[in-house]
Amino acid sequence: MTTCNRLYDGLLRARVDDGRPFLRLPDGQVWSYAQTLAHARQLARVLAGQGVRPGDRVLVQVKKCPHALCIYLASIYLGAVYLPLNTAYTRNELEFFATDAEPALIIVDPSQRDAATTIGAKVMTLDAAGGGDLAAAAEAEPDDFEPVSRAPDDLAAILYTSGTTGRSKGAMLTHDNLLSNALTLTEAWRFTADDVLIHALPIFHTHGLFVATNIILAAAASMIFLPKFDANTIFENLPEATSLMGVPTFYTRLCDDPRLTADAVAHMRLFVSGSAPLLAETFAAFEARTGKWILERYGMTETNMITSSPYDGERRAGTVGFPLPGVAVRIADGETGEVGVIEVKGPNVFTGYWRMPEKTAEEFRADGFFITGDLGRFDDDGYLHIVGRAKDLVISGGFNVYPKEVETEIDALAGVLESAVIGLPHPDLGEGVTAVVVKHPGADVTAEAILMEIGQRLARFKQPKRIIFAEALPRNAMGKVQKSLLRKAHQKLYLNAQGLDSA
Ligand code: MLC
Ligand code: AMP
Repeated sequence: MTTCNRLYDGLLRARVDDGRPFLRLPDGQVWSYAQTLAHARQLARVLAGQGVRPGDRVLVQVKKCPHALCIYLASIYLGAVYLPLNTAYTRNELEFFATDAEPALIIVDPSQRDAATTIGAKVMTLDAAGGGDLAAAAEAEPDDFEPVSRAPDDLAAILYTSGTTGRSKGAMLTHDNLLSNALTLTEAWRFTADDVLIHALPIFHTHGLFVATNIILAAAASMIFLPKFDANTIFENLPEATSLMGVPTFYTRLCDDPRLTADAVAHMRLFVSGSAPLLAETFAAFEARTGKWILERYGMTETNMITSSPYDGERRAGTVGFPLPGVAVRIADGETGEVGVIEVKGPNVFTGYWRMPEKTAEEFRADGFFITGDLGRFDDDGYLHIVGRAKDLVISGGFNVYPKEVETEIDALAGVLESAVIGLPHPDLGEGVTAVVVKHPGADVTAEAILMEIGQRLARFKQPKRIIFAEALPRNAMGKVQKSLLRKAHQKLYLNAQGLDSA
């Protein structure tokens, strides 16, 4: 083979005839590397037959299953641009992404076929058991496919992140962005072919797709591939595993479980947390129960992973460790110890937002550093502390929710004068999405009615867990809503509450 395709060359080429296990499923099924890649090549043939060409977007909104992962791998073979979407997104949201990205092919659950067909692109289907017309078509194909050459700067994926203005932006990630980060992390976290990772994250975001999956591929290791996080299944599978990656909610839920003991995790060599702040209390509670330090890392869809706690040496609670090798991190206009916006530059950093050159230009400094919108400081030992966000963003159970997007939906409802959406400390999700709503005088609007209306348009995780009615929103002299005052006024809402229904 004479191809040059960085992800294929870096992650797949050496695995082609490899009989070692790649995926272990809860029902005992095992997918070897050879079998997985053979299926990916069959899928690549199907996609090519549907007219997908190098550089074309393949939009995928399907349940987590081995076949779904194979679509990602097929996109690499084909040189297509993989565009996964959260399965929680509504039809309305799917329509937006499909219109913006203009995919050559949309792959959805069979139950969504009709909705997707109205969007206008070609549609194929896949369900969690491998049913639907995609896998069936693949089975009829030979399993050879020559990987398409791609330059290191060619796009491999687009992942949408919502914008602070409410408009979602597609982060364009190249072969080099993904491969450089995967190789750096594999080395930093010492992954080898002997590792078995418990994979309980979704595969439509950076954490579950690029961090977890690409590392496993790079190391020729295997993963116990679970449909979602469930504490029982995690404890059942712990004896077979060496490592776990999760959002902080995974760790608070594990800490709440009496089965979490030093014995239960004695053979585990690594617990990784990221995508949202890991509270120092959770780090300490986990250590007290197990004797293990969680390794925390910090990243973004746009940048892949930026920093990590050290593998050897002190993993300091409340910090996200040091910049990864090859990644430059600085605090804007800051001296050591001062708080400022975190900026980053390196081969891991994306090339820009899909068809949004002005937005892209706004988020980069002239010298190429990307402005993360997170506030941080380096301590005297060089550990990075994330102390807040300059951007208006709520992170609920590791999912980003942009208040502006939710406010726009609520404000459009009859009887609503205005709203402010904030994140409040939540014992399970880290932050609970909360809406403070001001009604028009005399309007008869209830929390239930608001939730029902926006439920048609916004994914479940974006919907407020509580709605609080107020007479007015606090504003500063410039007329800007003072969300910090709202957060302060309601900070105990979920910490005192028994139920999480709307108030
Ligand atoms: C589910 N629900 C959520 C939610 N997840 N609501 C708010 N926030 C969330 N994160 C909804 C469900 O639809 C359900 O609604 C109700 O809340 C209770 O669900 P649950 O059974 O308790 O939730 P569960 O399925 O257990 O999911 C929780 C979770 C999951 C934390 C395990 O959300 C998860 O896997 N999160 C990981 C997200 C992730 O991968 N982030 C990485 C982004 S990449 P109802 O009312 O219908 O019952 C990134 C870059 C980086 O950020 O640095 O990594
Ligand atoms: P996303 O846009 O989904 O990629 O989310 C990226 C954001 O998640 C970052 O900008 C941070 O605000 C947050 N994040 C990721 N990892 C961490 C972490 N370890 N600690 C605190 N925040 C984090």
